[in-house]
Amino acid sequence: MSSQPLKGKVGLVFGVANKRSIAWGIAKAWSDAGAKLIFNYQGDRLKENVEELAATFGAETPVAPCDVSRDEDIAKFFDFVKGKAPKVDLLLHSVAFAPKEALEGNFVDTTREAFRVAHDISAYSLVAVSRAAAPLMTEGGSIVTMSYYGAVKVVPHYNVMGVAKAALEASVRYLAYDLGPKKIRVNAISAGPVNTLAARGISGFGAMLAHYEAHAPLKRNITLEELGAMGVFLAADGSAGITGQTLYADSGYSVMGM
Ligand code: NAD
Ligand code: 0WE
Repeated sequence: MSSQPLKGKVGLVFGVANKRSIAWGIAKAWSDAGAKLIFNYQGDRLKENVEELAATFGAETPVAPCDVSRDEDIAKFFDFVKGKAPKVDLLLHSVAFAPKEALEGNFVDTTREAFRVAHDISAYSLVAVSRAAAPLMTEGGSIVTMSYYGAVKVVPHYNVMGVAKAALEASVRYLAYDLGPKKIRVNAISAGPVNTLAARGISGFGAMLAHYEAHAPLKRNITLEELGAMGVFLAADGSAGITGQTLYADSGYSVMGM
């Protein structure tokens, strides 16, 4: 394979908060592979962070606001994209949120509002951005989202996020079916735990990293570089026959029965 498998490709990146973000790990790998990127940021709080990181790929790297829970933000973001690129090839969706209290107590206590918010931001948003991106993917494309094993097995305290990830993984399959005829592929990477902003707020997260080191077949945790390489694989022609799938990058943890 060429050293720049994504040369000439344009990618949209949703979900960079800082340099530890999974989205940033994959964006760096996409850029190294030759892709031109356009970034969103969630709100004013993250604007400077994302602008600064994006500028490491050149001062002209486009960056625009988009809160994925707002249809008008999504419409404006894609209008911005149309002004910057003649077509889009790649889309990374690396966004999730549930109200903090929903990740603390018991799942049975999940409120209607916490359930709604978790599903809106963590699952529906993939559908919304895929629908907006598809007409711009005039030469086909690859859409990649991030999931977690809590979608298929009970991980204590992951709670409503697990249910939202199950909806996300099912959405990947239905989107793959709808967009397949346009040569647009849709896949999820189910990552083992990574020490990011979204993870650091979770009590016991350090113990979870240690548990993977002790019990995963590879006896270590996954790195951002490995997730980047997986992101390049799913974006490039080497994965041309793969769509609708959830691929595990978890040091093998999910194959263990005990
Ligand atoms: P992160 O905090 O760096 O990224 C989460 C991103 O979601 C942030 O950039 C945040 O701005 C964005 N976001 C939240 N609500 C949003 C909204 N309304 N509109 C737009 N953006 C919004 O954390 P991360 O760990 O890199 O998370 C990225 C993805 O990876 C998530 O889908 C997460 O579930 C998934 N994931 C994380 C881990 C882990 O252990 N860190 C493991 C598996 C999967
Ligand atoms: O998807 C995630 C975390 C996503 C997330 C994180 C937060 C923290 C701050 C969603 N919403 C919020 N809301 C906040 O207020 N992961 C895969 C990381 C994660 O989170 C866990 C985990 C793992 C792993 C929570 C409980 C148990 C395990």
